[in-house]
Amino acid sequence: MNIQPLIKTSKALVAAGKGLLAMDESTPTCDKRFEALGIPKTVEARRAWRELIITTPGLGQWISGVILYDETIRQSTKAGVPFLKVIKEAGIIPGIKVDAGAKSLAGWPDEKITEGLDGLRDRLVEYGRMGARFAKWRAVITIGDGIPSTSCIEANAHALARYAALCQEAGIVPIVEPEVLLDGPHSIERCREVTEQVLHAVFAHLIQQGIVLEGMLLKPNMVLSGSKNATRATVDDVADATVHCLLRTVPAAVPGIAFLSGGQPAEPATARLNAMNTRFPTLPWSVTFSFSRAIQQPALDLWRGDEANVPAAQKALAHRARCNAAAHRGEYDSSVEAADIFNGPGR
Ligand code: 5MM
Repeated sequence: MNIQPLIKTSKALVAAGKGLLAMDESTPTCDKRFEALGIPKTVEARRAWRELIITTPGLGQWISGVILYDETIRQSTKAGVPFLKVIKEAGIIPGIKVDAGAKSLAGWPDEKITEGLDGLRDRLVEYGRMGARFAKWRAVITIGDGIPSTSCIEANAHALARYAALCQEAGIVPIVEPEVLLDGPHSIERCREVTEQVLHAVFAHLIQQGIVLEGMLLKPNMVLSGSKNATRATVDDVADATVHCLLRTVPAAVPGIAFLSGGQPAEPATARLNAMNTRFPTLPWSVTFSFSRAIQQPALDLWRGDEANVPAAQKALAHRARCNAAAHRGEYDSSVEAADIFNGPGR
C-alpha cells in the first residue's frame, strides 16, 4: 500500500479554511427533499440541482472536496461537460459515497446496520479509475429506550473498519462517518455518552483492521441536545461537549475531523463549528465541516427547480460555504454572516 498519497489527500481535504460539501443524497433522500418543495422527483431535476452546486462561482475557495453519489459521478452538465471535469477544474477533490444505505438490524428492530461491503473492492477500483480520491460510509446510531445496543455499535464499527481497509487498499481515503442521530428527547449528556461509546468502538475496530490513521478522516456528529429535548444547549456548551468527547476518543494521528450537520439549521451549525475552533485553537486535528443540509438547504429553498432562480441559489450556496470556511479558521461572526457574497468585501 502506498501511504503517502492517502496522507496527502487527507490533509488537502481538511486544509486551512476549507471543508467538504456532501452532495451524496441517495435517490430516496433527494426525493424527500425535492418533494417538500414541489420539485419534480426526476433524474433531470437531480442532475440540474447537482450542476447548480458544482458550477457555483468561486466554490473551490471554500470547498476542498465534494461527496458524490453513484448516479451523480456519472453525470454531465446540460452542455455535456462531465461533472468530474467541472469539479476538478474548480480545484475540488471528488469523492464518492460507497455504502448501500442503513437497513434494519436483524434482531434489533429499532436499530440500523449499514450495508454495502459485498463487491466493494471492485466498486472502489472502478471509482478510483473514474477519479474519486476519497470515499464515505455512514453508520446510523439511534438513541432511545435501551438503545443503542452494543450489538448495533459493534456491528457498525466493524463494517466501518472493513470499509476503511478496502478503501486504503484501493488508494482511496476513507471518510468514516458514525452518525449518532439528533432525533429524540435525550439530553446533551446522553448524546455525549453515546457518541463517546461509539467512537471508542469505531477506533478499536479501525486499529484492529490495521487502518493507517494518518490516511483517513472522521465525520462525526456534534454533541447536541436531542431534537425533542426542551433544554437547548448553548453554542459554547455544544463546542465544549463535542471537543471533550473527541479528545477522549480520536487519536491525534487522524489529520482531520469534518462534522456532519445532522439536521441542525445552517447558522447554528456554523456557529458551533466556529466556537470549537475559537475555544480550542490548538487541537491535534483540523476541525472542519462536511455538511449537506447545512450548506445546501438555503440554496435549495431558493432554487425550487426553476432555472430563473439559479443565480440566487448559487449565491446562497457560496455564502454558506464561505461562512463555514470562516468557521474552520475561527473567524465567523455576524459580519461574515451579513456580508454580500458577490458584492461585498472578500474575506
Ligand atoms: C447527504 O446525506 C447523506 C446520506 O444520504 P442517504 O441517507 O440518502 O444515504 C449523508 O451521509 C450526509 O453526507 C451526511 O449525513 C451529512 O449530511 P448532513 O445533512 O447531516 O450534513
